[in-house]
Amino acid sequence: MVEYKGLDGLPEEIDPYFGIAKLDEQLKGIPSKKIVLISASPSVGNEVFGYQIISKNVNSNVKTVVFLNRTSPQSYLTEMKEYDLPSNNNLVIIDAYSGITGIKSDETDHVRVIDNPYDKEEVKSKIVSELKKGYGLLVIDSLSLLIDFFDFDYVNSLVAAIKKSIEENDSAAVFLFTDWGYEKESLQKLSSNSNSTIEIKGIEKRVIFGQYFAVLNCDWLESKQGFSAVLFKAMKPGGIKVYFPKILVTGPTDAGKSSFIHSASKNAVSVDKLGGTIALDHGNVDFEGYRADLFGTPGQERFDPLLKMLGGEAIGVFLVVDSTKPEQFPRAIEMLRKTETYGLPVVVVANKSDLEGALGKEEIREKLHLDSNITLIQTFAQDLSKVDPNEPTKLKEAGIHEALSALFKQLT
Ligand SMILES: Nc1nc2c(ncn2[C@@H]2O[C@H](COP(=O)(O)OP(=O)(O)O)[C@@H](O)[C@H]2O)c(=O)[nH]1
Ligand SMILES: [Mg+2]
Repeated sequence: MVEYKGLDGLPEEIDPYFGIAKLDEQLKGIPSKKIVLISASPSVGNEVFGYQIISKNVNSNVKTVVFLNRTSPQSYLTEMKEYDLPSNNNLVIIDAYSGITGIKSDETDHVRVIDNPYDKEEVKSKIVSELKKGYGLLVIDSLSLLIDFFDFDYVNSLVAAIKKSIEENDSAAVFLFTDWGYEKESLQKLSSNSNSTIEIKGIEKRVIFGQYFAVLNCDWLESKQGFSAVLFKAMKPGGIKVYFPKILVTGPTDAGKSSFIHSASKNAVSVDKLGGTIALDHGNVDFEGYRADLFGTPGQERFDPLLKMLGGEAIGVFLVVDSTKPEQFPRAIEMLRKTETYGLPVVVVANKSDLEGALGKEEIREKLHLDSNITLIQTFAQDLSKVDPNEPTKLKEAGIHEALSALFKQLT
């Protein structure tokens, strides 16, 4: 499992966490005594949000209990593993599924069995009595199934009982909910009983070509307001990643665009044309819960139409310059202006700062006429002795991470 720390690192004192980029950064985790409703439209799944929240917490030593009526405890744990979101002994599962299927399930240290999942009282009392044993977090997967089983009135009374119980026991709760088209009034009641509602939706046009989440409200934020939609991908393995579909890496010839893309991505590919002098690079970045697709543009003048085409759909830009070649800066300035006309956030990467004659940060800022609000990050080859004049080279990780972090913050 990749340890997720967020773009600025997560403060120690926030647990439970979401374990999901952007949510932890903006909401600062899930404070105790709070209920989060994760409400998905039927076309997109919300279960991976549950896996990720559980995995993050049990692996940070937060005791977690999940009420499960959607699938068996075994399949649940297997699925978590398939997403590379493993569980451990800090998780207890209240099994309300086996009783539906008629398959007899045995109590273990980590599984509590609800014998008759159709029994409203048993369901309620099992959850409430389990919470008394002391948990940081309760997850219900799924609340909408409970509504379908019983009715909204019962589920509202259950939510009230849970609310009381988590307040007494200093835990927090996350409800996974799919909106199958319930009555507005009932939904509003449910939402008003929660402290924050996160909506998950698909961008649909006959097929789903994207998924996003948005925080509709959050009563522990000063503004009480949520934030607008963030694209995400549910990756197997990997889990929920905030997703930036297209980030451009541009800059003059030989500045280090290919090196940047190859160093920042896992599976970068270069499409070489005309003997390698002109190449299109592509790579997937996986960084602190974020996932981005980087596209490199050739630096040559005559490829401006291509830049225009790629730039049209891009949402952010890395402009790579060679710190030793101020003679290329006019070209870089021109590229900077172009990104401005598209209104794109840009981070300037001053590469080759390891070489003799490399200009310093301030000098480069000045020569590029950079506005004070534009971030400039220095990068350099990891190992100067391995630099091949004909091949991209590996750049030092710290600089790459600084650059990614600076742009990602502007993009969300
Ligand atoms: N010394 C040094 N060489 C670098 C650095 N970055 C790239 N290079 C070299 O510079 C050349 C051009 O790099 P490349 O990434 O292909 O530039 P691109 O044309 O912008 O894609 C290659 O030979 C790289 O090995 C760096 O930070 N330091
Ligand atoms: Mg290149």
